[in-house]
Amino acid sequence: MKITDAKVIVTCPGRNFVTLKIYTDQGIYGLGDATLNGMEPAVASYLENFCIPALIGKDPRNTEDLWHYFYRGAYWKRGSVTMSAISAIDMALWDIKGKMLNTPLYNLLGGESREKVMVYAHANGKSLEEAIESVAQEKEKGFKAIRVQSGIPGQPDTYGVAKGAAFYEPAHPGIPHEECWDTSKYLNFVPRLFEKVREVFGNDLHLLHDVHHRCTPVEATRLAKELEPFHLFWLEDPVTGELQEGLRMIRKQSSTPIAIGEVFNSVYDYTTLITEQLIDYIRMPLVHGGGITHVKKVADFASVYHIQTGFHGATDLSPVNLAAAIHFNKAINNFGLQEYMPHQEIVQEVFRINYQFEDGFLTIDNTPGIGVDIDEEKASKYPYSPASLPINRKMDGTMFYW
Ligand code: GCO
Ligand code: MG
Repeated sequence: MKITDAKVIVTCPGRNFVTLKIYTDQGIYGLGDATLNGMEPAVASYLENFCIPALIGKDPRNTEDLWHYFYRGAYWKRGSVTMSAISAIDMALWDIKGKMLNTPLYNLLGGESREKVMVYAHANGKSLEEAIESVAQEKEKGFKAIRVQSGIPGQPDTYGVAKGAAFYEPAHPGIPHEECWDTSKYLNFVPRLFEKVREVFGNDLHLLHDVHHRCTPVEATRLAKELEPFHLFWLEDPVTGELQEGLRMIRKQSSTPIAIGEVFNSVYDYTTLITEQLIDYIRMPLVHGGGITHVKKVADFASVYHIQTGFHGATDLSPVNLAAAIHFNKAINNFGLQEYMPHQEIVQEVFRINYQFEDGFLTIDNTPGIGVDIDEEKASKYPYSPASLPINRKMDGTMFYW
């Protein structure tokens, strides 16, 4: 079996997605997600100029060797752009493998460890009251786990809070717009928010919160300790993950579970975090973490240390990634929770999906491979539209993490 061709499809049904399509001499093709929010053309260019020419003529069944060809074989390693490209290649090859063997992807990754995959919703509001209302709406839809983000009194805009329309989407046209940030206002407010959420909704709901990399280890330790009485399912990215040792202080002093790594792209971002058991959930998704081949190894490594998966799943990850993640989560033993922000309806004009939400869980049908398809004619009606993620400054103008 040989790869005969491959192409990159960049389309913008409401938001940008990059999809890799790999063709074989047996009439089977595979799809992989290569979307990297705000950096779509960079991944497309790496795929088109470097990876695709090298793929032609290779045997698509050799997923392990081809992964190492593009990772180990490249002198300049890691980084979000190149790892997203490798992820898309790997995903497309596993899609081909499933189609070739006429079986859904999960059967190739361990079979069925569970029938359905628990997902968490996003609730957000400009104020505490609006956030509470939003939690009630998500609970009403059937979600058993809800992430809560709220506007902070005295702070003009806050990560994770929708500006006007119903859903939250951080990328905006043009160069990055600027947000601002005050850590002490944030730290004073968040425990009050969760106290109220528990008071209104009781103890059964799983609650999550995303700090979005904005605390130092000592600030994050204070937050994790003060949130303990409200027993979060997880506290996400409490500190920036660049300094793995930064998690030690939080871990020593608090029992609030920690999820980290949506911006990671390699097992080497996780070695200290996993071996020292400094975290509880792996956030690195298939689309940025080197695809199924690499993330399976990370998940297996984590399982030895009682660490579970909690993959990133915002709207900037395409339906191809989400479907692959559902297969993956269904198959492994150490699945924890999957993020689920439903895509806008227009996305389904371009992507034919094979998963379904019901009562807090996602299920996937038995279409061979990953099971998602793309309508290229429809995709061409929505051309790429440049958009960037915001940047963030402290109140005095100092550049900070977004
Ligand atoms: C999350 C994430 C997202 C990211 C976004 C960036 O936990 O869902 O933090 O909201 O900010 O994916 O493109
Ligand atoms: Mg996050």
